[in-house]
Amino acid sequence: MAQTNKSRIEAAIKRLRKYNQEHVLQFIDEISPEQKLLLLADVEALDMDMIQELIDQYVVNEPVMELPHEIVPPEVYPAIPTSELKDRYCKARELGERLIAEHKVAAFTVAGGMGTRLNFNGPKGNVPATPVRSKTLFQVFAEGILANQRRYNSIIPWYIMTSPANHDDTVAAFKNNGYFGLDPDNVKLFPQGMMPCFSMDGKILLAEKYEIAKSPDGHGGSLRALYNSGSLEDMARRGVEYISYFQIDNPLVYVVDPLFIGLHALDNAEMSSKAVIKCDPLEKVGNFAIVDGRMTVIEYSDLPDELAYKKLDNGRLAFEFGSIAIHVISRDFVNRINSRGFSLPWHRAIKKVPYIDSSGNLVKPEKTNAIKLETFVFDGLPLAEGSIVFEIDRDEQFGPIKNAQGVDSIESSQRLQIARAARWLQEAGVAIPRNQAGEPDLMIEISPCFALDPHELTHKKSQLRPLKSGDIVYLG
Ligand code: UD2
Repeated sequence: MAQTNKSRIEAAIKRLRKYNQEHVLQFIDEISPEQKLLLLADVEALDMDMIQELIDQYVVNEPVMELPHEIVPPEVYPAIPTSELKDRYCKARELGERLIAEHKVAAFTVAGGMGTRLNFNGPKGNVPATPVRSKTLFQVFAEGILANQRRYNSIIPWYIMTSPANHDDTVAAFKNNGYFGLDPDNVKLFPQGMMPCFSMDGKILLAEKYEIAKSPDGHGGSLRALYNSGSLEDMARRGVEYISYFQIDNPLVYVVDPLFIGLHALDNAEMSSKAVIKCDPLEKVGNFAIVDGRMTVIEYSDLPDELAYKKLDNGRLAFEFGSIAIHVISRDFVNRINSRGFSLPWHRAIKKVPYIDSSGNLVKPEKTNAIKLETFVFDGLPLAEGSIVFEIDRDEQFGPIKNAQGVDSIESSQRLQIARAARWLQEAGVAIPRNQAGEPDLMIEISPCFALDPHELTHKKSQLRPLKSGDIVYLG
């Protein structure tokens, strides 16, 4: 055993030395035998050729974004169909409903992010999100899945990508809450991949004397993690063909949307996206564009101002559609790119990362000191052979919780949740008391299990009572 470890250590030192990273094993003689094993496992998991390439390309040098030859706006399916598109939308909705009913659709949530902006301790899915019952994000999505399973008399398996940092807590959240009413067999949790963190001069950082500092490899890592975790195989066994992808932070998301799934399937697309009209030309969301003939999302920071402000003859912005990170992805597509090997471009983020310095002291930097690398799921779009963009009404489906205060906070999301519930009730014929600003003057929450849309609410009209200012109402 000791001999095996000795040769493993020697091999690791040799490998690291080749890439000028031998400092990673600097404390090997000071740490316990168990810690040695942990560190060796960390080192042996590194693909040093790839890491060296990434250091050269993204860490010590800042990659220059080369402007593509041709950037044109994509065609977008509008939120409200034109008269020519009405039939197609009807067909698409029917097809989407059939696909869900035939067990061909799975839900997929990316929940590996650290949620640092929210100052919340624990997985973001545990954040109390709803205005009346303070249900967590996990519970909201679970209820959405339950309600759709009931509506379509189907099973919608739910795959959730965690990260090593929040995996155990996420599993515990499900176990402690009875899987929120779902069958545990139909909920699959798996951690995403990790990347080492680097100093600005390209050295791998240590989080402990026995551990490399690592960060999640971005939501783009989900395309590989679905494959590596066996989730794609599990989907194939179940006959799932379409993956309804969404982020952990948006309680207004439709966990499955028959119309969107149907439009994607009718067009034989491989990876499709929902889009909103941006609030302003420079809004901090990715921009949909056709780049050299391929569907692409260009990060707001990479879109030159002249393109961000460019207008079409009809006066609309040329690149007016922003990504809200909701996709339908065909299982075959994820399988195909994985089985022939693929890589997504890496994006660098300059961050503050605590590390062990060469004297063995833990340094908690006050200024940014490190580079984290991550991939973005929308960089999978150009690899897809077909891709549609479907415009949605922002107020209806997008109310993310990202920040502790202000824009995209729990408070702003709850305001949007209440406004949506009020709109649905009004459509169902219930008068909404409003304040002087025209906002609903009450707290209201509709569980997905009560109604998934205004149409369903209308059918439950006999259960709805008149509302007055200051009411706190839960429909569940
Ligand atoms: C993302 C999009 C932005 C817009 C917005 C909509 C990027 C770069 N930007 O911004 O264009 O669509 O969302 O809300 O994506 N996650 C993981 N693992 C990781 C990193 C993230 O699972 O390694 C998950 C995270 O848990 C969350 C989602 O991905 O559910 C989004 O991550 P974010 O908060 O970093 O993205 P954001 O809000 O900056």
